[in-house]
Amino acid sequence: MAGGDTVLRFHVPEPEVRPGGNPDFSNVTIPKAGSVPRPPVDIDPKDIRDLAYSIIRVLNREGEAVGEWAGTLTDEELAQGLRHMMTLRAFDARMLMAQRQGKTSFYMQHMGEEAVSCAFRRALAPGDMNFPTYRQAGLLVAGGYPMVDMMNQIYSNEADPLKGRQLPVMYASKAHGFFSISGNLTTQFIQAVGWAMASAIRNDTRIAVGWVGDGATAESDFHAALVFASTYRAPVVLNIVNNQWAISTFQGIARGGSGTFAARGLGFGIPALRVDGNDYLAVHAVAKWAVERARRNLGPTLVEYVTYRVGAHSTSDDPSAYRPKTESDAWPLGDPVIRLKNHLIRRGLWTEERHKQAEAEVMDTVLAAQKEAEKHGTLHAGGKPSTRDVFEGVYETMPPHLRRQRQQAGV
Ligand SMILES: Cc1ncc(C[n+]2csc(CCOP(=O)(O)OP(=O)(O)O)c2C)c(N)n1
Ligand SMILES: [Mg+2]
Repeated sequence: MAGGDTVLRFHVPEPEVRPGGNPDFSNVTIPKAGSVPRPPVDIDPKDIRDLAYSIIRVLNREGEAVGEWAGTLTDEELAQGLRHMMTLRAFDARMLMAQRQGKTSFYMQHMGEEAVSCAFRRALAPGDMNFPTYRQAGLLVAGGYPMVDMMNQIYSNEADPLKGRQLPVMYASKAHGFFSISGNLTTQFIQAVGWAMASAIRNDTRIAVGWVGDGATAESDFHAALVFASTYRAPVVLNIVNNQWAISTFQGIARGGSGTFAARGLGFGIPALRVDGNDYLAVHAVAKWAVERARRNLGPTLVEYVTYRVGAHSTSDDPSAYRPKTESDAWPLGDPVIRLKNHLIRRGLWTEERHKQAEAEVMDTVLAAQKEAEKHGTLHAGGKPSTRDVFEGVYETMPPHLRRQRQQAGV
């Protein structure tokens, strides 16, 4: 045998537990709420390297907002934020059921991650552009996009704004700063950087936001995006939603030896922050910080949201095959809706009774929208997009061979 005496061993990271075992998050170090200082937005990235390994938290266990990151939202905005998260949760519940009833082929829910997209949206201005994944519908809910249009898209019915061309939940709305979702993971990350570079080249004022999951950071596009963002100081916020799982693959595979996902930004000289993704106040405060950096020409920021995917990956997934059933209950950062609710109750702005009432109101709104959407059809019943739509919207002037095909189809 050539080489040294040591036998080489192939390393494959393993999750702490498997189905049947006891959930164990003792490896997740959680700093005290309020303990991480808030640096000025123009700080030298090398002076805040430790923020890539900590977790910025505002809400403590008692439901108080503490520390330098607290205070970015008014009481009214907090109450709205709670309603947005409750709306997204109710929307998810109904659409999940609609999928089980055969009204759509596919659905992906946000359970446990509602704060990330709902709170982030509040830090943006009209004209800014998100390049989201399929798990950021809170950007639309908190941005006031009509829920009926989301449902029409999910049902691929005659009123589907995307005319049946996209997988259910892959919404798109230029007016609402929500770029078309790509099923090919991470392609949107480099698109976000490119869009931001174009905005800077044109001396515009609008910024871009790239979104990626923990698993999808393993794609080459993630790394290419960081190179361009770093070199050209693109006005972009680069968001990694670490919900611990990439379908059945635990986050340790994509993270490799870097310690945290945020730490990937350090080698590029990009300020990198980790934040409690289940803390609506912390998410908003960090979003505001990163958005201000982009807006002031200070360049990109990389943010890792530490959260947990409570639900299945999608309606095609069964998590009991790869993780203990009680793992979501053991997640140490709690539930984003309950945490914001408790904060508002503690401040005297909310009560359990009003919460129950709000739950019923939110569900009524979702049910009314669903009734309206179903008038336009569902997957196997009612109105469908026109066959004519297949031919529209690709070429400015339709080439002769497509015109011929359209005639043959008789539309
Ligand atoms: C390039 C590419 N590879 C694989 C897939 C299949 N796929 C879809 S979602 C997914 C997991 C993504 O996990 P993560 O990035 O953590 O996002 P999450 O679903 O947890 O929000 C995979 C592997 C894909 N759509 N595109
Ligand atoms: Mg994930």
